[in-house]
Amino acid sequence: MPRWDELWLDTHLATMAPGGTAYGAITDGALAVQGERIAWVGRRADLPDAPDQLASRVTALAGAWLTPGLVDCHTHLVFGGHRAAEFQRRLQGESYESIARQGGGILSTVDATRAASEDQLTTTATARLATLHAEGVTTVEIKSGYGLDLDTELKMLRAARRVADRFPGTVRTTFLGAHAIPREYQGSADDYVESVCRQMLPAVIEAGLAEAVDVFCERIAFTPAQTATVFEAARAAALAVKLHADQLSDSNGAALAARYGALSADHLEYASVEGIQAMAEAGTTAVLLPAASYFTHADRFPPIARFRSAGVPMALATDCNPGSAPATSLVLMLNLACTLFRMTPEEALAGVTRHAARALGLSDRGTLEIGQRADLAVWAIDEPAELSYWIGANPCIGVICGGQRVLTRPASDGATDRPGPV
Ligand code: DI6
Ligand code: FE
Repeated sequence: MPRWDELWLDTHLATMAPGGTAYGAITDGALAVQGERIAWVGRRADLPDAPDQLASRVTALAGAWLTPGLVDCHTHLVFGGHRAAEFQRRLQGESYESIARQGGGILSTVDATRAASEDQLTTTATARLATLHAEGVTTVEIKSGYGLDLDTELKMLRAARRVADRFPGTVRTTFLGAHAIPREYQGSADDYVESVCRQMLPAVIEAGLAEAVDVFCERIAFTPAQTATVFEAARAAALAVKLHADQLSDSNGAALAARYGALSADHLEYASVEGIQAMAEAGTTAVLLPAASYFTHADRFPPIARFRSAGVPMALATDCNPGSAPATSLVLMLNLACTLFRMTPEEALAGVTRHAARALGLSDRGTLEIGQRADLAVWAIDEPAELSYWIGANPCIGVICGGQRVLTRPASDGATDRPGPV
């Protein structure tokens, strides 16, 4: 009687398990799935019996690589409209920050999101997620933050939940009511923060619509004191916190995130040495967003070498949003992280697997180890560094979520002698 539902063979594994070989790699490996979980991982030669004695279904992958399903741990996938006109203004020399100060930027997307129906928001976000999914993404975080009033924040989060219902993977939602100061509250930001804490957050919790709370702490958004007020409210409700920190200036965001035991501090271009040390001590993950640096012509990149030497785990995400990062490719982020930030391909892959799962507080995924969720991506590559090497290709040929095959596709990396779809 076979013990396992499925056994994958003729494959190499980038397990991303810490502490072993580069990428936790196992060449000529095998991986078994039972139900939603990984039941066995190792070298094929170490399988305890003949494959067809061990599993009901045996699939040979013709030398393709298996990695954990990718995790996009920071996105704003739900939004109305786009900002192509603002992009052109920036190309002529205006800065992201000055456009925001003039009432454009995030607030223009707030107008478009308030005007959009829940159906429209659901449809457009579903299409964006499908693009991510075709590149092996099996878990995604989606933030609110383009409503900035109770009804629209709830509408965004309901749209995110509807996107989740149509997605075979996992969606985690984050309440980002403190993303910008809405027009109605210009000049009275503290009153808006009070409404976020007293009115919006309780309603979001009551509706069960968010697992975490995020704030944009920045000189064009919320001060550290206002951020702390929101974090106190989140803490009282036992919700995890995350922070958009130190993107455009050093606002002491990294240290503030650490002080509240944040799951992650994100962006971090201007993070200070003290902030990085505090993150290391608190176990806060750094979420790095190379598309935002690239697309806004950031004048500096996050201090990768400092995170590395302090032992702060580095995750990578698309930040998919209409203003600073209209990016729907997590695989492209691997390339940008290596070329712009000088991360290694191995660090980059850990950034979209093990460390990204950690940035969401999910300990049941992000590595190929026994007992983990069987969320897998299948890649037509010869070695894992190829995932960071190609620019704009998609070598993903299969996606498995919770043990189920949910996607099979041809590779599009321009190479000819690749294995066919799963
Ligand atoms: N930082 C970002 O990268 C996004 N939000 C934030 O606080 C950008 C939001 C936008 O420009 O629409
Ligand atoms: Fe963001």
